[in-house]
Amino acid sequence: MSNDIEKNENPVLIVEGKLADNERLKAESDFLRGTIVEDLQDRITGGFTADNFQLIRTHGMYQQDDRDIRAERQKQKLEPLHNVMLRARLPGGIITPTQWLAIDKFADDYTSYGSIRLTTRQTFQFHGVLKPNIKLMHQTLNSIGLDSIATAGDVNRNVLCTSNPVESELHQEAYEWAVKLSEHLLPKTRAYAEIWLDEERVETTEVVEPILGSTYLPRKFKTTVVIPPQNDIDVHANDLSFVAISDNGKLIGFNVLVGGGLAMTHGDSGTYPRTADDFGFIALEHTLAVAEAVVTTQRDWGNRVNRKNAKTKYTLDRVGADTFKAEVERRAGVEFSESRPYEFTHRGDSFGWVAGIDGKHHLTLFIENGRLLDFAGKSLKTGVAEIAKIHQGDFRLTANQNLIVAGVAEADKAAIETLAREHGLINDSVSNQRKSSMACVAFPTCPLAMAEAERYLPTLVDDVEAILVKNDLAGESIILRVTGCPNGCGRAMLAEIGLVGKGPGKYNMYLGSDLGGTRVPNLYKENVDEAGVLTEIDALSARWSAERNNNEAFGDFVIRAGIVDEVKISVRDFHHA
Ligand code: SRM
Ligand code: SF4
Repeated sequence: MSNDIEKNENPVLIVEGKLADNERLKAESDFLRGTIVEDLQDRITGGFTADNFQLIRTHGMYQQDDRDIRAERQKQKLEPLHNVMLRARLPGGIITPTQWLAIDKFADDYTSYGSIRLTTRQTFQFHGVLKPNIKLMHQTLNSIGLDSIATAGDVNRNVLCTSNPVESELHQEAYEWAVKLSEHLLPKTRAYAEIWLDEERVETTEVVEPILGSTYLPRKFKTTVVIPPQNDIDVHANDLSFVAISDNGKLIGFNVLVGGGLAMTHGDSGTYPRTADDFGFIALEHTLAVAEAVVTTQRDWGNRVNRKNAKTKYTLDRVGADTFKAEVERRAGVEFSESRPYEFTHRGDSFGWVAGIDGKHHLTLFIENGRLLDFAGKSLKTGVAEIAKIHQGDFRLTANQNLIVAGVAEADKAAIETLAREHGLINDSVSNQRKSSMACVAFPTCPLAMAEAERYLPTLVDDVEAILVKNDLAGESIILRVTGCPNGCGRAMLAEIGLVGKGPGKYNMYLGSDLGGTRVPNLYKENVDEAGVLTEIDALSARWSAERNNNEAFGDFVIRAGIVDEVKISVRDFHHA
């Protein structure tokens, strides 16, 4: 697959112009230290000041306030109730029961929402941690072997890995690569250890950041390891993906995909979601060198003038994928060979028990919106903690915001299932449609939300379930994703129906991704209100029911029926709102 329309003979390798302010603040940050230590002492404000507001992101935190109470506090002339959201680093999404119990306790004792939020990138977030508790939070994580380094900011983020519990040996190998990639591409500055863990600063004459450089990357960077035919981690949302190629269940190398990404800005056609280009196959031993070469090429050629065009996907479109690829080959000292055949057939998690080839059992739990909290009649968070107390294997967070209780011996299955059922973690009446639906966080914590997403999804799905039944589609499902703004955190731009927040109660509707997640959906209607969304889904699903070919998926149907144009090459075919 290539997004090149035609070869660019004179590519602009480096964009000249006034640098974005983030470039100044990274350069002046003393390798991500800033004055965070001083800010922590300042108890007059609950927030971080000046550049530190941005710099704490590279340490895995975002400053937030509860938007539901913002106006009320303003009326009372109070500062917003500042707190931080923390996002942990959890390559491949694996966490042990002991670690789980510690984060469960921290969420109870020190977060204002009392929840653990599983994310679309296989990790967890705490929301609502007040300034006096931030250091304790990092020390708690450190005491259980976790951290939150580089889970936000202009760096390589948490590295994902397909949650494939069945092929245990292949999964183990792929997972180990996810960990190695994460470690290799991490910032090397000791800022995190000094600020949060009280380690002493040691001066060195060595280059501090040999890979990321002193101004880090132009923009966030996302990496995955994926095991086809499952595309649960949605490769096309990522800057760099390693597609596992195996022979007789043994990993032999990777096809390398570069330049995916989903974010766009309403009204700015220079921004768009884009699928990644396939650069070709590499043998295993070249993995780190190729990853480093992709990262450093993007570091050097990425747009540092306009942050809206700074991600790898835009660099590829500006310089041409061939030019970018040749530079990666030069830097890595490796030539890509022809891509090995593979296919992505699905993305959702398979719920319930599966047996692995190693004789262990794995239980995938559906967690709506990834929100682990004790709800009325469903004590989900307590339930996972109770399982952690007896579980001998590990937990795996999926990139669909769900949770796998992995590596369970036959003898322990019944006890774990009983706990899961008692706490509402298994509910046999959850529909296929609900399991195929996902939303980003949005209100009340996300400062960028334009419309509801997580809080809207459950009732939206109730209504869509009823529509499907009415249209003779009971048991069928459509990949339905909602994001509260066009940044795309819920990956609506890889959904069969993607709803992208435009304003309170208003969404742009995009239609037409495929089950494997290899196609970006296209704009169908703008500014649709919640009632309109249901009217449209009713009409579209009625047509799908009546006119579809055998087992034709909804996303394929809307394209074949001419309801939206297929997006073959984003920069050319994607209709911008
Ligand atoms: Fe995201 C910013 C939540 C996955 C694209 N994202 C944010 C922030 C931090 C808002 C902010 O900048 O202040 C959101 C915090 C909300 C909150 O209160 O928790 C936020 N993003 C999330 C999560 C928690 C959504 C979820 O419901 O699970 C996901 C956390 C991932 C993680 O664990 O690392 C999350 N974000 C994504 C994805 C999906 C993915 O990576 O698979 C995307 C689209 C893919 C991509 O990058 O193209 C995504 N988030 C963004 C963007 C747009 C980036 C861009 O290219 O312009 C922003 C805004 C920004 O960076 O300026 C953003
Ligand atoms: Fe917030 Fe927008 Fe991301 Fe949703 S898509 S979490 S509203 S930034």
